Parts: sequence; C-alpha cells; structure tokens
Amino acid sequence: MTRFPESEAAYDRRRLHQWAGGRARADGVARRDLLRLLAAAGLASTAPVALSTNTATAAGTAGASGVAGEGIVKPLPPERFIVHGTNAETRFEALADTGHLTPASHFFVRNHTTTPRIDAATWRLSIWGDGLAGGARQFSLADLRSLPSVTRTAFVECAGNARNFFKTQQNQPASGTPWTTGAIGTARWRGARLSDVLRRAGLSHRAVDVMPRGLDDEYVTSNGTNYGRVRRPMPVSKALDDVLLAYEMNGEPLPLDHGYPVRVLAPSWVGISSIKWLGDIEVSSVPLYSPWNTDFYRLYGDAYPPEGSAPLTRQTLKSAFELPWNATLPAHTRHRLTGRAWSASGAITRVEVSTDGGASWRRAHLHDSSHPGSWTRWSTPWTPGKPGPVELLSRATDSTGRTQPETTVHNTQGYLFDAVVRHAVTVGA
Ligand SMILES: Nc1nc2c(c(=O)[nH]1)N[C@H]1C(S)=C(S)[C@@H](COP(=O)(O)O)O[C@H]1N2
Ligand SMILES: [Mo]
Repeated sequence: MTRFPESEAAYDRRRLHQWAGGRARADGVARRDLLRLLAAAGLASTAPVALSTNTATAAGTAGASGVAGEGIVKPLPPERFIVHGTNAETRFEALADTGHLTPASHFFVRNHTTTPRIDAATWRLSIWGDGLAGGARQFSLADLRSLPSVTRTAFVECAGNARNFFKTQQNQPASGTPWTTGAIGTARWRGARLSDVLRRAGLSHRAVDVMPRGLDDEYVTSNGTNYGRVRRPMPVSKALDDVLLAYEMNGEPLPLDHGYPVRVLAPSWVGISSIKWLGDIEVSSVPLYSPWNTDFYRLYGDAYPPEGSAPLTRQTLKSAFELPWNATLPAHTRHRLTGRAWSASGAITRVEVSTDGGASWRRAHLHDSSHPGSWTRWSTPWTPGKPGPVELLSRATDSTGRTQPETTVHNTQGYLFDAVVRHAVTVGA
C-alpha cells in the first residue's frame, strides 16, 4: 500500500517506473503521452513498455455543446450565474446574502458533458479490481445509507478557478474555461465514508489506487478525441483518509447537476477528484492513469519540468469580494465591503483589504470560525473619497503562514491561480 507522506513527485516517478515495467495500467491515455512523461522525467531507460493503451477517437462532439448552459438542469438566472459552455460560474456578488453555505440554487456547475438523469432505485455502485481480496461488490443507495454517515462542510473548487486572471492580470493566457473567482461553492455534505465502503468490499493490502468513474457521457473533445468517462485515480491513502460518498448536499438529496444520486467528495482536493454521478470504483494493486492525471491536472509550462508537475492534489489559497465587476459605489458614503477567503491547507487567519491599489492594507473582520477546506466570510467598512476608477484588493493568509502572492507562476492550463485579484470598481459622484 502506498504510504504518505512521500513527495508527490517521488510518488509520481515511482508510478511511472511501474508503468514502464508493466506494473501499471493506463486507459484512455495515449501511449506517447506516458512515454513523453517518462522520457522527460529521465526514466526512459526502463522501457520497453509492456502495456497497451487504448485512446479511442470518435467523430462528433458530445461534450462541446454550442448552446450556453445546455446540459445543466437547474435554472441559471443571469444575476446568479455566468455561463461558460457546458459550465456555470457563480457570481460572487450573488453570494452576499446566502450565509456560510452555498445553496444548490447558487452552486457552480462544472460539467464535461451533460447532467445525466439516473434512477436512484435501480442505481448500483460497483467496486471492482485486483485490489480487492474477493470479487466485485455492488452497493445500492440503501446499502450506502445503512452505513454510518458523516456530515462535513467542505468546498468543491475547480482547479482552474480564477484562471482568467492569468490573462487579465498577468498577460499570460491559459487554455480552459475562463473562470473568474466563482468556480467554488461550500456545502454541507452527508454520506458514507469511502473507507467503510472499501473495507466492506474487501480492500486488499495490495491496493494502491482507486479510480471513481462517473455515469455521464464519454468526454469527446471538439477535435474528436474520446477520453472516455470522467475518471481520475487517487491514492488509497487519500481514499481511506477523509473521502465521502455523498448522497446529501445541505440536508437534501444531491441535486441532479451535482451528482445525484451519489458523488465523491474529496475534501480540499481539486474539484475533479470529487466525481459526480458515481457509477463504479476500480480498486487496483497497480498505479492507474487516466487523462485526468496525465494530460490534465498537472502543471505544465516554462517554469515546470517537461513532464509537468505531479498530478494535482490540494487546492490553494484565495479570497474574493462579493461585488460585481465594475460595480459603482457612491463617494462619501460608508459601505460594507464583504467577501470570502479559503484555503485547502489551513484555517484562514487573516484577510487584509486595500482600497488604494495595494499601497496600504488594513485587516478585515472574520465572521466564521475557519476550517481548512471550508471558507470564511469577512467584511470591512469603506468610505470612498473622490469619484473615479479604483482597484479593490483582498489578501488572505492561512494558518500555515502562506499569504496570497502578487502573481502566480504561469502554467499552460491555468490551474491553481492564487494571486491577489485586483477588483475594478468605480467610485460614483
Ligand atoms: N462525472 C463527473 N464528475 C465530475 C465532473 C464531470 O464533468 N463529470 N466535473 C468535475 C470537475 S472538473 C469539478 S470542478 C467538479 C464540479 O462539481 P459541481 O459541478 O458539483 O460544482 O466536479 C467534478 N466531477
Ligand atoms: Mo474542475
């Protein structure tokens, strides 16, 4: 069994070694991509590669719908959401009076394809693979509900949240959905522990990776590459730690768009780890690869080795104002600026606000007792002076001592932006 702590890079290298030695499996990952990772990591001498991969290509564009918001079931009123293709971003200003938890009506949606409609009565979770001591096992929703339940407040945040600021603040565009800060929501999730389910399924000591997979359509890009169903391996160490198989969000059954009837909730990890519409989980005695831990969700770019970083795990540190972009605020009037700050690594210990473009900072009031992997509301009064354009800045610090930097080192896919966002507003006459 994989034991952490081990550096993620070392873990990744070991997995690649295993793949090269025929002791790992890669489905839907082009062989040349893994060879590239191997060669770049200086491990190519261990080739030849024993296992075949099967990237299928298909015509058509299942995922790339032309109609904005198509495939999302819930209403997407424009005052609450910014629609980006098959995805919907929450407008931060719409959170201003929602309390600590994000209601489902306001929660962002990140869909590779479209929200499927699954019959919970006939739904079964299948757990299978050579990392089980016995054979495959099936669980109904009633089976999961009969296990001890855990309730946990946690955010789900897309790895690409705030990606657009690489372009607008750093003049370094990145590929992917141009999220501003609204690809995050915090909810109270209830479900069974993945560890309980795995143990009941007969987890073997040989298991190293588990790979949850969704029941939504296969993800086919606009150029015809079929990546198969959305799936991403995680090490057994994370699976046994704090991962839930959630069937409730904020005290209600999961909404259709958020994974009904059951989703994975991997606290503090990039959103892709929290697979929606869970259908099966492979438990493997060898490391697994999917496009979501090779092509996607690694850091690539000038500052990174050619093989990219290790697969992303934890989210980072951010803060945002609950204000529309380019809001107008009357001069000489006392305003209450509000926002939220969050970290995947520690509690939020401080939020500072600058109303003069970063020249001076003052501390905001924190309104929630902070937990890692959740968010904290904050506020500060502001009486703007003379009319004109102003940039408002917020800067969070967490209990590990990290503070949001001025810039984030660029990566080509725009993940983990954590720099201070410069929020443009106008002081009106
Ligand atoms: N089956 C499936 N699971 C998925 C996805 C998906 O498209 N299909 N998107 C992932 C990504 S990239 C993110 S950020 C989160 C978003 O969760 P939400 O739509 O509930 O906000 O779900 C993850 N789980
Ligand atoms: Mo995501």
